[in-house]
Amino acid sequence: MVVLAKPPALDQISLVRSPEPGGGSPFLGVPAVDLCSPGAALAVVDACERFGFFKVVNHGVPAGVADRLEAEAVAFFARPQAEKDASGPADPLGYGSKRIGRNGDMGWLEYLLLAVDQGSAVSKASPVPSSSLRDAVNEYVGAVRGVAASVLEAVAEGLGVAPRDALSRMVADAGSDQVFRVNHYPPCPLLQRLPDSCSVTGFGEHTDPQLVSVLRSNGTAGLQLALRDGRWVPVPPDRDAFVVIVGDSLEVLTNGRLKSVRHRVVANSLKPRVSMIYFAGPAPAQRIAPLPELLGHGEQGLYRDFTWGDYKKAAYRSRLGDNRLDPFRI
Ligand code: GA4
Repeated sequence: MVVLAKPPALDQISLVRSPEPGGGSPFLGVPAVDLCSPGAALAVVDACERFGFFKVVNHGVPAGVADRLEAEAVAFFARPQAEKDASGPADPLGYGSKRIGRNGDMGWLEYLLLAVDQGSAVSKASPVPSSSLRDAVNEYVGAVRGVAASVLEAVAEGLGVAPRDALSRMVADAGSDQVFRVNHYPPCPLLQRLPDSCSVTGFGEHTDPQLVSVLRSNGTAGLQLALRDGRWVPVPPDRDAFVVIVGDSLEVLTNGRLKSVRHRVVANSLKPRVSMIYFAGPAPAQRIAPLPELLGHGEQGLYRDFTWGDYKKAAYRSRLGDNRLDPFRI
């Protein structure tokens, strides 16, 4: 038996087997949707049904808005550890390093997790390291939540749900639970000491609890998504596009017609990866139940009744890789 000795710095971080089929060739099949094009609604629903993810191109968010926030984030993560620690430890908001959530999940990353309020501004409860970073987050989130709203409107339209804002208003409502995170995956040179078939976990596999997540990364690879057949595929980085990821709540709201997608990030041996993700969640009291239009005559919902508040509480008791919807299935 071959026992892999992990370098001490990676002691508590699990290794991931690299995707095999295709010999590491990039997955070219990420569907791209222009939300302004005719037929966008059907294209969004098709991508969400088949994959649970797609990328939005021609989205209208000026490149400068994302670039400015990325530069602010890079500057923050380059600060001395003690200064970064002053905004942490993440519980769950604030600066975190390696620890994800409360139940022992670890990854090769550091991050800032912030709550966003109604006016798309970082909430007072979130420790933000500087006013320039706060301004950049506010500007970015203000733009990107528009992308999330358009995606949710397209989903409603494509599924024939009226009114068109039936889903988008859940995340625009007063008190909606919007979260923003910026992740920094430092290069992991220790990776070079591991066999090619192994990677180091940056962010372990999981589904997102919200309705949708909107992700933008720098030019470094690392994001992988699980196809419906269980195969993991790398998503080539694209600084100019947003990747939209279907979350657990949208799965329930559509009675399983759209399914949340498992995804993970693996570390890169040479280049830092920076990703910025906006999570569109509803208000705590929002009931998460299949939309009546999506239930056929006499058809039952697949999940027992719960609110976003119930779900979030359960999520924070879970491990990252758990299937958080299982306990809610009838
Ligand atoms: C996954 C999606 C978002 O990043 C997040 C994560 C949250 C956290 O990092 O605090 C959780 C994770 C995420 C789901 C299960 C729990 C909670 C870490 C964890 C182990 C901010 C979210 O909303 O849920």
